[in-house]
Amino acid sequence: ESAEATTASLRFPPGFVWGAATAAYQIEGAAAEDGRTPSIWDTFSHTPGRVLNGDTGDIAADHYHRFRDDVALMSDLRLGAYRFSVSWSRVQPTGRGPAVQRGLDFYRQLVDELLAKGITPVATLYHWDLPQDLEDVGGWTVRDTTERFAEYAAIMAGALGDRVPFWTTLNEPWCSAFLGYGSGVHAPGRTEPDSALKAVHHLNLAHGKAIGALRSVLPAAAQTSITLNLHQIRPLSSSPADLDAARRIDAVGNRVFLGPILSGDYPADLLADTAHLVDWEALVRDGDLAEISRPIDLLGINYYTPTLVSDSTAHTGDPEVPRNDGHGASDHSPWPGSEHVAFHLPPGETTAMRWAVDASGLYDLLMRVHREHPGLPLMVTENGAAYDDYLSPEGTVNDPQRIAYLHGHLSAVHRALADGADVRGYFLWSLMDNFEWAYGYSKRFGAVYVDFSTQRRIPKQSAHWYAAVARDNVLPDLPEEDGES
Ligand code: PNW
Repeated sequence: ESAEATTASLRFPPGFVWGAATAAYQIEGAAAEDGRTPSIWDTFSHTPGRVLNGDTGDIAADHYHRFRDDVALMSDLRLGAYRFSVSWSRVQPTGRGPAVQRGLDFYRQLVDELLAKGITPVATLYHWDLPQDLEDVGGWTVRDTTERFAEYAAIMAGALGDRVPFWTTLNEPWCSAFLGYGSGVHAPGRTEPDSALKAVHHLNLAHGKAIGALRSVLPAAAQTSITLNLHQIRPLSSSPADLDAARRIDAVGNRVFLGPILSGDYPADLLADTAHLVDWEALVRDGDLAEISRPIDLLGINYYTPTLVSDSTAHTGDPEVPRNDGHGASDHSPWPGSEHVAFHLPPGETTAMRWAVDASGLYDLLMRVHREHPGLPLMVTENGAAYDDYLSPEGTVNDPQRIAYLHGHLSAVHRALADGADVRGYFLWSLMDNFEWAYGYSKRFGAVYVDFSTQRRIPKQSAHWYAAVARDNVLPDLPEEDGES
């Protein structure tokens, strides 16, 4: 067991935000209602072979029709905040032009319901569901999409700016660029290293332009951010080759965003490692970096598992170290320019995703960003775990492993706070079981169990546990495991 799992009761700072997160395509359903048109995830999930079991988000958790019940559930769980995303094609079906009122109304009603229950809404503009019409003219590989995104941001800020205090431009642009256009395991399913790098720059630029648009529309008190899935990279050994593998993955996994967004520059080593794949001189135009580095109020960090790497020429065939990059099966790398890096499954416990459980990775990550960007407020915008949950004959869902996972990671957050990191809040991924992208409904990340045949919601044991943490603002000792039951 990690040291983090055995610490005594820990109090969090007053005002620490306790939340849960979801994303539009993963929960809403109602894919063709009230004027919504397909996003790249509708197209992708309806393409045979792309998503496990042929699952789609057509119905998902039917949140579009059940949002009032779901907000009541959040209130029962004492959530202080709820992080949701907006389905772009519900609001702007072609990704351009005037907004659809019914689409805006849905989000306004959701936000009003949250506010009525005292739950702070945290809106993410883009959680991977690009309008298909925009993909048809190039998607994130073309510059025009950045203009479209800024316009959409302005529409949403105009519609909800008076009632949503926290705004996030993009969720995990690494996934959009490298899983979407590199390895192809996410929508739009393209496998073109040069396109993935173009997508990266256009996502960064879209973020910057959207921050500009948000700032010109939102009240001064509103806070803006981006959420990154930063990789806590661990080299397999301290050999120069493995350290260089770690450097490369840090460049194309982390600094490709942290550099331009927080420091106004792409890292020189990244540009060198990928110079044979894309013409950065042509891609990055004058003024882009100033736009990308517009000030943000918060940085959102999503963390699930560390990333263990080695130089693949040094350790090929080492039977002691199973291969696993956690990014799904593909013959194409999501790490352009770093093809000679091997990914390994760290030893020890794993979740149903086959992701290693290592809470110290979250601590290390928070401390790294704190060290490199002192004074930048941080928010853990996603953390959680999938396990093989099932409904017992008594009608309960007992998930001690998830409680242990959350306990360990919240202890890590507490330790980072004690060591000076300015962490403002924590959002559990996810409020409820949902469409887990390429894994369909086979992976359950929820604090609330969803029976997808009846749409019944059943809070898991971990949801009750988390509600008590949120209520008390204290992380209690880990409950004794009650053995076999
Ligand atoms: C995040 N990876 O996805 C997303 O923000 C959520 O929508 C998702 O449900 C959750 O984490 C669990 O997967 C990720 O391969 C998907 O590195 C893949 C990766 C990282 C995050």
